[in-house]
Amino acid sequence: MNGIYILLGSNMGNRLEYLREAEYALIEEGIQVIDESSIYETEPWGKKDQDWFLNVVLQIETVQKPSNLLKLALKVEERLGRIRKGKWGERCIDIDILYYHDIVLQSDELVIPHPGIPQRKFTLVLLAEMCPLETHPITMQTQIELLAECTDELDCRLTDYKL
Ligand code: PH2
Ligand code: MG
Ligand code: MG
Repeated sequence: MNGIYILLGSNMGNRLEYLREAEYALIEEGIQVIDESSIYETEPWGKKDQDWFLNVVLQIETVQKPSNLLKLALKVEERLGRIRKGKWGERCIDIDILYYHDIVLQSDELVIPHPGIPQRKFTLVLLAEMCPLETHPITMQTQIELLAECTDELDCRLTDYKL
């Protein structure tokens, strides 16, 4: 994996505006956005009785090491008014680190690569669009291979929203 990839998600309020504000806040914190996926409207994964999400993947560059990037992501979530309502519950903004180059890391607060990637079409469809041939540093599969093996059948719809 070449690059740092993060996932933004929102399923409350003005979802598109939350994604835009999150990107803007990350830039203000000194993060450089190199590339962005299309925005997808995605069926809620893990907990059904909530609204559909908007998801986008950003490729970023930063001098921050992974633990500091996580702190920064949490700070931006807080600044945008996120209130945590349990695992997989609805949220106005979620910022997850997916890949940090080939770093493999497991601590109490952070696991990289994000352990949910292989099970989640709402992440893999976006990664397969952006970096189809980059490989997962543990399984060594490309994003396309991971998507082809993924059994998640929840819907991911391409939108023409722009950040
Ligand atoms: N995030 C979750 C749980 N479920 N479903 C979709 N479609 N998109 C998400 O970003 C998402 C989810 C936990 O963070
Ligand atoms: Mg998440
Ligand atoms: Mg999160």
